[in-house]
Amino acid sequence: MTPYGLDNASSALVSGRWRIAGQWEDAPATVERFESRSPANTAEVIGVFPKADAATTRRAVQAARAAFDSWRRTSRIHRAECFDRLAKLIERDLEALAVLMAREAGKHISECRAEVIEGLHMVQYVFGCGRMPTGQIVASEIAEKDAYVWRKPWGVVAVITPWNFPFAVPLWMLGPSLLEGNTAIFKPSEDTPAIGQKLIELFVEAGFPPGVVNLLHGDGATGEALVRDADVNVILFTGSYEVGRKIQQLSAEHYDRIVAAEMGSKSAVIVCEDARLDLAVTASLLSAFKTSGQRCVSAGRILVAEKIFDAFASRFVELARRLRIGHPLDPSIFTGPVINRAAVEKVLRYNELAQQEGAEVLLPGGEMTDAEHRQGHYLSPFVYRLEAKPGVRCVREEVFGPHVALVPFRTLEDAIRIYNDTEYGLSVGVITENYRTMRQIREECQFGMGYVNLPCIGAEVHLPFGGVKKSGNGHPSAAGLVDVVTHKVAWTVNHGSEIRMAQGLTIGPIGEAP
Ligand code: UN1
Repeated sequence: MTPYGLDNASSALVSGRWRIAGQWEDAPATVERFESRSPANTAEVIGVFPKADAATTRRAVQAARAAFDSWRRTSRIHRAECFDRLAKLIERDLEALAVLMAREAGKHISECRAEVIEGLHMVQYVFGCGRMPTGQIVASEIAEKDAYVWRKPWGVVAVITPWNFPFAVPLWMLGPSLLEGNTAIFKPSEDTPAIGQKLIELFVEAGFPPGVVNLLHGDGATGEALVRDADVNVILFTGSYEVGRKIQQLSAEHYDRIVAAEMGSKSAVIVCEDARLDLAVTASLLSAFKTSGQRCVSAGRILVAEKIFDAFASRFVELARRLRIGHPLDPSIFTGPVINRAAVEKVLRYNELAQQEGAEVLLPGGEMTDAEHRQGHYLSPFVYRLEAKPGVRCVREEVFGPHVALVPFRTLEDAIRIYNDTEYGLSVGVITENYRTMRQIREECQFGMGYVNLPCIGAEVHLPFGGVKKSGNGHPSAAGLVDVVTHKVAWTVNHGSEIRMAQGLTIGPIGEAP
């Protein structure tokens, strides 16, 4: 037995393979490899994976293209039934999937179980959609005409996903895409290729036909080759603003390219004067430190009414100091490490920057170098007070780690102004008992997901998931993607024996003398 009760099977080294046109491919020895290592213990190698070059990427796109016609002609209900089989396999493997994810992504085991369930919910949703209406019947000016809004799949979809939700987010994208009759190429994050590969093994076992879902491993270069390929109709991306922007720039070269990009955030919880203090503190701790602050919706800012600031801050800091940070497979911890060395360095840079920008440090978190933590990328929470003022970077830019600003505000208008004063707009939580306040937050704050008396994390799959400004380009993920991966066509049928035109358009003389 290895630590935390892992048996040898669950800690066996994963051998990375591509899945193209219904075949598992072991890449030739000449192909460059990369390792996936556990962020909790960098000596632990999860697997070794081949980097797909441009020629391999091209083959995967061609395989998806070749499978498209027969998949789109398959009954929608039969396509949906593949997801019913997939749901059963995910239920069967829930624990093994969660353990692999905890080892590879460093997320706490209970968060990993919740994420597998979140992915399962998407699969169940998609299965259920199989028998739901897909278009619309609309009226026509002409009594004999029937008019419909019909939906068609775009074709080939590339799914490029982050490490922080390595199971649920790919399913948010693959689910609606495949249900609607598209075929796909999936490139998981280079930080979590093993869990990505495991997901595709389940798709294969569920009986999705060859070429319908293809798998490539690699980093930004593989992603770029996919984006540059003119045969890819849709790019579904979740990740940083910088990468999302580049995808949109490259995609402008393709006349029929759709990009749904879900990017960064500087989400916030707004704690109003009338808030229930315990609820406010719990919501804020979950928002800031679940997943060690590495959800795209994590709160980098807690805006607190000045009158209750001290009471809130002392309770928040006291509990943040006591959060147990440790190995993701230890059930008694609150959260695990951050994903890699670059993440540690980025958070430390922002901790430093906050101090340069005038922060009053309330909890001086940083790298954890004691015997329990030094094998991994562990950071303790960094909490500071900072008045809102123009141009301060640490309260505007995304940090993606356990780094949170407590910002006092005087009036609700101030809170709204401070909340909106960032280039992002993904998620907001408001803690209040006042229905007028709730409504004002909903109407005046810029966001995609709003939460009242809740953390600003914890979306569910049957809602659209996405943001505004730098956070997203207007095509939400999860259930919202059903619309993105299809194009709507108008379909009009005349049941009369003569032609009658809308708008009073006359037929006019056609060739014959009056
Ligand atoms: C993400 O962080 O990319 O809303 C997704 C949540 C989760 C999904 C987060 N359901 O916190």
